[in-house]
Amino acid sequence: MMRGDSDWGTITENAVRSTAWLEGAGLFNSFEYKGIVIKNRRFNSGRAGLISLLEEHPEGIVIYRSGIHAMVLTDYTDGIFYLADTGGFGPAYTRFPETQMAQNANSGLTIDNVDQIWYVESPDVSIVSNDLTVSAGYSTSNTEFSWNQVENADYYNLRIWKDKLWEGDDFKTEWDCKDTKCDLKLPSGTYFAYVDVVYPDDSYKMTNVVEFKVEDGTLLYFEQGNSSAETVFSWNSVDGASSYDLKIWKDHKVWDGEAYHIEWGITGTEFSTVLPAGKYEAYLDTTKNEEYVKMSNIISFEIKNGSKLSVETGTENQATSFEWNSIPNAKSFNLKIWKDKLWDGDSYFEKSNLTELSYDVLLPKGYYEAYVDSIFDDDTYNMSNVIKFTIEKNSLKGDCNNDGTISAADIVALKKWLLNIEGAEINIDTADFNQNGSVDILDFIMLKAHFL
Ligand SMILES: [Ca+2]
Ligand SMILES: [Ca+2]
Repeated sequence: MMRGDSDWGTITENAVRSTAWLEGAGLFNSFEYKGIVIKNRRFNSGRAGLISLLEEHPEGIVIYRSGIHAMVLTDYTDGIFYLADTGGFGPAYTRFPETQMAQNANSGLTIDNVDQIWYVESPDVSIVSNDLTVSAGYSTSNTEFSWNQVENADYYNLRIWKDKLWEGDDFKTEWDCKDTKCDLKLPSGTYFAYVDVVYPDDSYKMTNVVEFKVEDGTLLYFEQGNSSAETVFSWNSVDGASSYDLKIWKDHKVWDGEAYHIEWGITGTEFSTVLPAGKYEAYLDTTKNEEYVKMSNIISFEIKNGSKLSVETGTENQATSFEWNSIPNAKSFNLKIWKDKLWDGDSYFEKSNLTELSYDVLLPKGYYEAYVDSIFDDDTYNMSNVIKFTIEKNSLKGDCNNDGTISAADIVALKKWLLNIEGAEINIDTADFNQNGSVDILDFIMLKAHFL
């Protein structure tokens, strides 16, 4: 494990026993197993000595009172020694504080009467004094890692495990960092991280291990609007969130001066507003468990000037009128109309290079979506708001030529069509005078009688 062994799980008490243990006597003074060399020496340096030994040996050491009992000293944390006792006394096999030593060993070994120790002589896994610090982000933002420069170090490997340290594969390792900091975006979860400080001769030492938690964050998106249309902000719902505050800055970075707009206490996951032309930054604060946390990513976006398009809906036989306003630096306009959904397939109708601020067009019955692009002097362009409208069918029975009135021209048009004269066109719906589903000579007779 310490040397990056992938099969460290096989290094068990039973596996090591024949190499390390003499039945009836105890641990050998010195032994080697899978390249790990264990040594024994006398010890009389008391608590202070054990603290400095643990700094040199973060892997732990075995402490022993001759003729009495041995335990594994695992660490010294917040002024307390922690141990494990494989002898099976008390809460054996788990890490426990020194205050439980007596009940555990039942044998008289104390921190103060240690007279021998066993420790790993090689490989050297000393912790180096380049404290790794981690500023945990959210799943939507960076988690920041930084550590101190170490003298003579060649480079650093930032090693990150998810859920459990050294169990399975590492979650991520940033190899060969020359810098002493690193920003990473991590999914939500519990992590352990440390840095391997690598020296020119390829030997390495590890830093302290930091445990940290990355929580779910909010991911803020927006749909580009323009000065005449709504800009739509939306985000994912966060577990346990009670409300969201959307904070928008104009012409500045976030937190630079006053916010342009703050929408407090949004309970849904969407907000729409019309913003004037300009550059913006925005983010979302989430209120969770009555605590206020900055959680979302920051988005940067630009709102461009766009014309405001309006429509006066006609019918099949009456033109539909579009109107828009001029905007600064616009030299012409392109009107674009889609049947059904915008951008779904080809447009139904387009009229480019319009210099007027209105346009009329006759459209067949159906549902439409349309906008106008303003073309600027430098040939860039920006779209208007999108309008959605429905053209109703012509309901005037007998209006075969679709001009909105019943006249002799309708009788002529129907006659030509019935005679199959080339180029003859009629509105099939309105020409079906008796509404029986087909256009024939009977409709012609009825229309003629009706007109006369
Ligand atoms: Ca007509
Ligand atoms: Ca008919």
